[in-house]
Amino acid sequence: MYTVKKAFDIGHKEATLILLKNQKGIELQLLNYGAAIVDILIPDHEGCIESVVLSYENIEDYIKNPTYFGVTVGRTSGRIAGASFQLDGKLYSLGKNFGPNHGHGGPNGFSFQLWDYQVEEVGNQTKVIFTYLSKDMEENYPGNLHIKVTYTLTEENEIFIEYEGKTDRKTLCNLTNHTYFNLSGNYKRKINEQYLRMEADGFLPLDANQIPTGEIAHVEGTPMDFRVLKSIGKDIGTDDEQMIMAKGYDHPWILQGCENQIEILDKESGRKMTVTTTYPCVVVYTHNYPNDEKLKHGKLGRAHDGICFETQYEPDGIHHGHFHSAILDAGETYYERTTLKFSIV
Ligand code: G6D
Repeated sequence: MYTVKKAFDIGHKEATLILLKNQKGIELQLLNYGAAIVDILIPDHEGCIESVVLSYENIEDYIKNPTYFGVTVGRTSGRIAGASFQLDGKLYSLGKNFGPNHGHGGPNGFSFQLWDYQVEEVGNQTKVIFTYLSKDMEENYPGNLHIKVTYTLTEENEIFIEYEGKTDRKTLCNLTNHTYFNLSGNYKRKINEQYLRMEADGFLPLDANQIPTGEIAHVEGTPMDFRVLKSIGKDIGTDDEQMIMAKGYDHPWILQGCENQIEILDKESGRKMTVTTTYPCVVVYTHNYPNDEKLKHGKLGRAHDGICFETQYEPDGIHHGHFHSAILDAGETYYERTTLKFSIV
């Protein structure tokens, strides 16, 4: 079941909150500004239903949202080196909003746009379908790009996120979701004491501007090794050069093509989230640059109080021939899907 309510005015339009709930009490709260996840409420092993994602106290804070809480990111995710790329010999210059680079689709990327939405109840599933037309040369990207992002809440405590796109001209498209998870419940503990496993043998080292160098490094013997369940805090503070440079985890991992590639577990509450994705890569980010965000439950944003699993193609792939380029051509269909499954252990 679902309800909708006004979130805030944006120009002459209204942003809308869409609140979904399944029979087991799981709640998914969505916002059509940024096609964002505003909250996810999940029971612990005692049935206490609490928030497992970082959310602003004031819904209007999603208008600026420099931390990208919960939003859909696009046209591209992550950084584009030098804020430019070439397609068919033509140079496209992009906004420089991440230092010398372009980041997360630019200052007026999809995270800061009002999307259309519709709700469909299909059997025992509720779907929220967000659509947005990114017009030709919006943020200096070529092509009229029709985007659809569908969130589905099931009775099996899964959230499906489906990304679809079509363009009338060759362009770049690399969509993700930027939700910060913390399974302790209302962020009562940092993520450091939560455990993570990832089916990933390789990660992408970053340069000083946090652009992938192009190397695919093996995780063996590095803080990036989560092939066996490990607490997130175990290696986050080590003097590893990648950890120091990024102030924590802020890196892409190359995922195995299997089910349940990512698992995060909070032993005290018994909450577990398992992620399965069709994307080849995930950027894991541990909220290393907090902005004193005013969060729900009387909290302020602090480093390492949330963790993002930004499933996507390799960032800056257009500049690395051996990465997925994120090029979408006219006549092609962009389709990728990420599943979040919640359970109690
Ligand atoms: C910082 O480097 C990080 C990004 O990965 C993150 O997405 C952003 O903050 C919100 O720029």
